[in-house]
Amino acid sequence: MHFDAVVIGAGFAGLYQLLCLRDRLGLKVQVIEAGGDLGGTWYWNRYPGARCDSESHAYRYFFSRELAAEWQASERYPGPAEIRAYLDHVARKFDLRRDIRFNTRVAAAHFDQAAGLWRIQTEAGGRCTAAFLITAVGCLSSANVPAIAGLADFRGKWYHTGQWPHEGVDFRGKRVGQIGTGSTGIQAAPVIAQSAAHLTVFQRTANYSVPARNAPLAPEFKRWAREHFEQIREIVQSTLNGHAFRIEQRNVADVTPAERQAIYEAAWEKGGLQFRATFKDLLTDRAANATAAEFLKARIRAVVKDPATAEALADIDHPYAAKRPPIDTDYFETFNRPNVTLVNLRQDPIECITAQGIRTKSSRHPLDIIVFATGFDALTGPLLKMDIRGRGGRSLREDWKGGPSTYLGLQVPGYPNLFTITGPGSPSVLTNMPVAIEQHVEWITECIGHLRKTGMATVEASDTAATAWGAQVDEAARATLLWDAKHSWYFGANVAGKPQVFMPYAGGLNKYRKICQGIAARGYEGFVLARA
Ligand code: N01
Repeated sequence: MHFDAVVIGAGFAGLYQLLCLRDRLGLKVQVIEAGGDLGGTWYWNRYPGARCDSESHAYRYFFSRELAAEWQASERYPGPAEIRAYLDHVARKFDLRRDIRFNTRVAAAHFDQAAGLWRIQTEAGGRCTAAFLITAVGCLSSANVPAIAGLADFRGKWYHTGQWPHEGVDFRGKRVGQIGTGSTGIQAAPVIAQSAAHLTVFQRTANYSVPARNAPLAPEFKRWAREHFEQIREIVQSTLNGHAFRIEQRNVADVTPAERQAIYEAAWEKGGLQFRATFKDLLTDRAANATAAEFLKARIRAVVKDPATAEALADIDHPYAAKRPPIDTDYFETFNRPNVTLVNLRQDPIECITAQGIRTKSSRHPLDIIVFATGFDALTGPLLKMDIRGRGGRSLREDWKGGPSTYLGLQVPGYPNLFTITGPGSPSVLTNMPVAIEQHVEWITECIGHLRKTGMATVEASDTAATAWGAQVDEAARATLLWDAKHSWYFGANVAGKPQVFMPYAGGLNKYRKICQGIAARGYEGFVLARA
């Protein structure tokens, strides 16, 4: 079967890409999705406490006013079921399901240079061809289960949060061990603790967290969000990170210590990622950042009653928000429960997993269930899981051995007509994802439309453009404190053997949007367009 375009993935990115290519350009499109239904990240991440960290009035599509008027989430932060219901609504409204093949995983995609098309093969052996191949595979979809010796011997059950069983897990009466205290672990622990007999949290790196203050949305807020759709869209499309709030233009040094304290307290009360937006220089100036860090550490010490536990939780080794900042519902309060224990792996590292549980250097922790909240092989992982080959059979796995090289995170030199939505080198994970996704999908659609209009068959990033873009990605990260947290997954540090390269573009989605627009306006500068 031949298609004009094959899109891999049916989350926010894949659905909108299908709609744009099929209904706006009139192409014949097939979406191939590994999961049994729509949702992408929200299909797989059903762990206890899972919830979006972006506020619901910003975590959605903005391309259609009509769609926005039809659907409103019920809470400040939507959970997986509500997000899936939203995507289902979108799919019904635009009749998208008929072009999606579920339960089908792409194993390989090879560019056939002679025929000028992509040959795609699924794990089940299915084959098709396409002029354009677009990956909409998500940035955080390749689960990272660390290779801890002895896991195969464990007699209990274990789960990774990103591959959570759809029927749920019953923790009642069980001794549960949770490894990982990133955004996911911080969401999961309070909920697991409510039903488990005992929860032991294994913490390698202590983390900041700000209360999410989730709540049902008041009817007045819903009305306001409906009536202010255009204004909200204007904000998400013009800010650094695609969220529906602006970053304050003051620096920490512009206010007195008392004013600063009041600002942090108000932001703490309000809750959510907006805490990061209280001052312009929080992510660029170490001294400024230290004031936020101290405020947040003081909160941990104030909440957690056991002094040793409080100290381990507040012993944070990186600037605030240099790693992705979590938001929570009663995370630190959870450590005041009698059925919850913290193990500080910095002092007492895991030695192995045994048949009975986890053995650390100084103790044994008998467990019935282990929850791996250990994150993902981010950004490159989902792409490199597939055997992608470009011109002359060159392989993406080989080409990216030393780290990803892309032009704008959208294309890879040597791989004509392959587009990577929110790929490495684009703002992606540093933003409110649906907004970054819309920008990419619309840019790709315009690019393909341009090729069709001008009779061109292929578009391919040049080596020079990709090298220059890589330098810009590096420079943008170095200008921020994100560069200080070398152990973050932004650098790939969480996966053994992964090259240490800062992967997302940290220059801001607003700036990135203008760069992409300029490049297109200058005749796709840095791309080579060719006839068949
Ligand atoms: O993963 P993480 P996550 N032994 O990599 C620890 C998004 N997200 O799933 O920091 C012991 O952040 C690891 O320790 P360390 C969001 O972008 C979004 O929590 O590497 N510990 C860390 O504590 C987020 O950033 C939402 O030292 C080990 C944890 O596991 C991203 O997903 C909600 C270990 C992993 O933290 C990933 O978050 C949730 C080992 N061998 C997540 N290996 C939204 O709301 C790893 N760890 C949209």
